[in-house]
Amino acid sequence: MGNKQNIFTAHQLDAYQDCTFFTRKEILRLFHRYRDLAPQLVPLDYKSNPEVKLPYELISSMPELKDNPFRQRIAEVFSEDGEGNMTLDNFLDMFSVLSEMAPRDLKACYAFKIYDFNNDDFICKSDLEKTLNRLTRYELTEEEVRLVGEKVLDEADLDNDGKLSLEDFQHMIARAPDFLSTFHIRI
Ligand SMILES: [Ca+2]
Ligand SMILES: [Ca+2]
Repeated sequence: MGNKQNIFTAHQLDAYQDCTFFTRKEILRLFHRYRDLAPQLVPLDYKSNPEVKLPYELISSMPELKDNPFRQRIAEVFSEDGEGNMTLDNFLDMFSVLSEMAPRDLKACYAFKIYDFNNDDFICKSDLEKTLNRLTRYELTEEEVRLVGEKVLDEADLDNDGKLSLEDFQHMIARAPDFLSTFHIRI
């Protein structure tokens, strides 16, 4: 196979392949999609690891994300700065975990982080209500969300501390896979 690309070193491409579920071809395709968001900011030479970050507004405008009710949380969780602004590495990680090739357990870990709105490593009642509002695209009343939230907590909170740990959450999604439905993206 010819090696025509001049964007990355062979070593960089190998590393991207090791750290994602993508082939070289897919990595290059995603690089160009990243670059197309802001050609003036993203150089065509990444061999010296340029310090480039694209703003959240550009990332969230992508067709894969723009209708996802969790787009802001997704971008925050995968961005190094926690604010949704993304380096190429962050961008590839995000699409790798969201892709169909990523195993369910890995998706579940990230779904947990995404639903943990205040980043305290637990999904509490308020995190859960925010999550349910988005999962149902704000179609439930406040009262309905409260009731569903209580029911979910009641069933999933195995150690009865009033909030969901990652372990509680993993048990829960084994029975309610809908909680992962917004994290499958065809790229
Ligand atoms: Ca939390
Ligand atoms: Ca718990």
